[in-house]
Amino acid sequence: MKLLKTILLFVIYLITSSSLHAQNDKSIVKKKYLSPPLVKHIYTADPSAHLFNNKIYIYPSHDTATGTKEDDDGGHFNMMDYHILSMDSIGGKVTDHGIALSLKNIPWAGKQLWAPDAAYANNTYYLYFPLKDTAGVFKIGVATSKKPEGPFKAEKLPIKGSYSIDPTVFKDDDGSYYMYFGGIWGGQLQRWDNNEYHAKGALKKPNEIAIQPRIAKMTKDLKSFEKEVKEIVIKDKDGKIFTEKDNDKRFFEASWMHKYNGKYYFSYSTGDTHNICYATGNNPYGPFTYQGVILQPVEGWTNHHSIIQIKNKWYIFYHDVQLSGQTHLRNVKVTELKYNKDGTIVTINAFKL
Ligand code: FUB
Repeated sequence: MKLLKTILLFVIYLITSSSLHAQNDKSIVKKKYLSPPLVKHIYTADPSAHLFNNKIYIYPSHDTATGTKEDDDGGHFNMMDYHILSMDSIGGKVTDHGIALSLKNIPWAGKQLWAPDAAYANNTYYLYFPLKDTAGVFKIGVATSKKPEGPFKAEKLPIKGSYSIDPTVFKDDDGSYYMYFGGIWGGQLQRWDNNEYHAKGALKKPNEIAIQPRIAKMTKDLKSFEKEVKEIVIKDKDGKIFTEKDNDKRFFEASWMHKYNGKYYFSYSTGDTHNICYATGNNPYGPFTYQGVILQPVEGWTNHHSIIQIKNKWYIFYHDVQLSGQTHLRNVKVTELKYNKDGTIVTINAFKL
């Protein structure tokens, strides 16, 4: 009887201790994602969402396993074309409209079609895309179509005066269009000072003022910059401009602009610290005051988003690497975004707690 009791106690110990270990070992606990991938048949990233003709269109990067070796400048993000996705409503069936623009059809192409955006005006749809030219320098191109899903025809040359990556085009209430752009590190923004190119331009040191995103007002045909490119200043609530060591808050890449209750919300990725943050201002040029984190780090190194209103709700489109587990093979997702009464945004955790 005593032996039986000892064996029973030993078995109970084994069961409880192994389940405790399982709870403590993060690699065993299965992550529960907040949202599912929108499509699974191709890899997609950097989703720029728009409502055109009462339909949701998503303009993502098309991640592809080209076998390019991973390097520190993102050479493994070697994308060759764009596919546009659409759906009638959030949660509805997603349509992949096939190839909308290919590298081989862009006259000035070198390589790497990175995060695109789109706009509609003049009875035309515009697709904006960052791409390295034949000299390996990132510039921003534009292509047009009569249909939101393309196919798009690229202009012969990149937009004059454009550089770096991650363009997003914002229409203000007065009908003016602005392009926000830039990305440091692999996105080469550190090579541009006063709109001049310096091939050896280095990243900032910890105590130096952080590199700032860029803005340019667009011409009426949405194919060029009307005015020279300007820097946008992002400050903390005490008016201090972020330095490089504030890298959990300073700009890295992935600009997006939206307006809420008359205020301008500039959101961006902090890159090496993986947050999507936002800063607000009273006009498109800023300055913008840092407000907080919108989306905490997702699975994968990059974090890139867009924010739109659909009926009376707001949504954030983003990506992670749920399908592949590999940095450069991502999948786009969407979840609702909520505001507090004071206009601040409720921080989103990409995992269910
Ligand atoms: O998709 C390539 C690059 O990764 C984008 O341009 C960045 O924003 C990051 O998501």
